[in-house]
Amino acid sequence: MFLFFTLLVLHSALGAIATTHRYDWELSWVTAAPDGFSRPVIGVNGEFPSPTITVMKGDRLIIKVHNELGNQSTAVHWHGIHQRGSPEMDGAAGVTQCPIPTGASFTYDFTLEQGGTFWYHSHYGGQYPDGLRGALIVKDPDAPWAGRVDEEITMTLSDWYHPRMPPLLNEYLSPERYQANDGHEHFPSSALINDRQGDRIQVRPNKTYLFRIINIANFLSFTILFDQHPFTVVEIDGIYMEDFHARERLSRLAVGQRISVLVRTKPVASYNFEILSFSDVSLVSPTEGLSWNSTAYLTYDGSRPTPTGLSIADLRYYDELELVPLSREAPFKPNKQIVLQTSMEGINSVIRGTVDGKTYLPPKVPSLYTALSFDSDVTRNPRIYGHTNPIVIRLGDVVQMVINNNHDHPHPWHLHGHTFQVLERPLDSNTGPFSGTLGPISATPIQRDTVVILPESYVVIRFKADNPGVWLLHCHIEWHIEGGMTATIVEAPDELPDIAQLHPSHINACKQYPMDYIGNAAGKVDNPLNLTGVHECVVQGSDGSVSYRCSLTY
Ligand SMILES: [Cu+2]
Repeated sequence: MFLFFTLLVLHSALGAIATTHRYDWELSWVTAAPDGFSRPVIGVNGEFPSPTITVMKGDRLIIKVHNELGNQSTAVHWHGIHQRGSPEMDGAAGVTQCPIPTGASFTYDFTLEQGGTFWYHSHYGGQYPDGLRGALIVKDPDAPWAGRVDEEITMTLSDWYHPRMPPLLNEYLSPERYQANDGHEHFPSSALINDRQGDRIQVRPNKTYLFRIINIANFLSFTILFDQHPFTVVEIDGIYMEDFHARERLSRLAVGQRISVLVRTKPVASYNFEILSFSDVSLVSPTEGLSWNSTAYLTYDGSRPTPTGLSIADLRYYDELELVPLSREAPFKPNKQIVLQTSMEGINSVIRGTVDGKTYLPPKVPSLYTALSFDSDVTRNPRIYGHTNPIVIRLGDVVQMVINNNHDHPHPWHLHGHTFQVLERPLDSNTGPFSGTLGPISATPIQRDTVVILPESYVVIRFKADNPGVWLLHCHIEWHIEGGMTATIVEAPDELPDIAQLHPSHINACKQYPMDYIGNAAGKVDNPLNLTGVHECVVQGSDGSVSYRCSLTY
């Protein structure tokens, strides 16, 4: 089943013709072997990899998702899209919607107001590494590369696992694993570029290409190298940058991050060249010494052999904070500071991610729906959101947020609904937490939506609370989000009822799941401060069994 309609409507705000793109997506299990090993993966309309969505800035996207997986619920998040005015379309299960149970449908409907490189992925139950993730490209005639580029190429980087996620997650979040190795993440089976190995990317000589590079992995960060083709960075995470010539220095992307680069091809088509994506172990686990690589080819001439043997002797990176956003926006002036202590630690003999010592536990009512259930004197009270690590901010707040990483591993933190300025992020591990005083900062700090915090170090970010919604703030490593390394930003609860809507297909998903769509985190309506029955980390089943997989128990 595949339906596609395109409607032309007049988009008065932009004064230009905007297009409405309608897709019907049927999700089901299909078989694929992206690295040669055949396994079940989630397909969209029977196909793997998931489709790349390409739209124009100002266009409207209406995607009706039909869950035909048979054994799993789902939800689809649009990573980097701010969902301004449509916070109920953010796609985070348990936050902005109920999970879509198998057999049910759910309609996402929103307008793309940002240009740039984005992606979409399942935001339910550690599911996207099983295949439900793809590129979302929003073209923009006003992009800084307009008129300078002959062709665009989208390139996804990923790790890949042979087993499916649910049994791996069960094991990861088990007391046995915590006892055996302190709850170590499972390592991937391989690495992929464009969901395959050895992808031959056809290029023509003497042209300028825009490569949109997206890390859609579960766990790994990647360093990317174009052999003998220097590149110019022009975009990071949907934010246009002034041309940045990386020269001999390398670029790395953690899970969730994107860069767009200009690559000029050689004047003549005499050879083909390697594109190497290799796992950046320093961003995963500095002590393991393990590595996963994937190669693609800049293919000038398909009749010529593909080269081999590219390696990198000198791991020199540029600092992302050297870049300058095209907007040249000055540092925001904060009126509010939030300091978070984040880590991973054993709770009830299971490895859990923590924010201020507390692990995220999903509520019985999606947090956005809780924010719509009561008057604002109640919805301003973080208590009603239960164990979601809620942080309530008011419309117009300018927030300086300090995230201290007290764990001995790096973590890529992602904020929904916003890009944020990165004021300070030490390049060294083990700096200890933020001292409280900023060092020299850029007069035009970069903005992005996912930032790596090095082991035992910190980041200082700023953002404006100008987008009412309920937005997750979490480590993007899928193991860690399932382990509860998550906080919930409840932004502008006073204004939310005028902005967020409960659509019929959204209520339907709740009814079919079933999950309450009115009430506090414990599903209580009469007394919102009564949290009796809210999900706790140890869940006692009716048969007397004890479950530690509370993060999967919506
Ligand atoms: Cu993490």
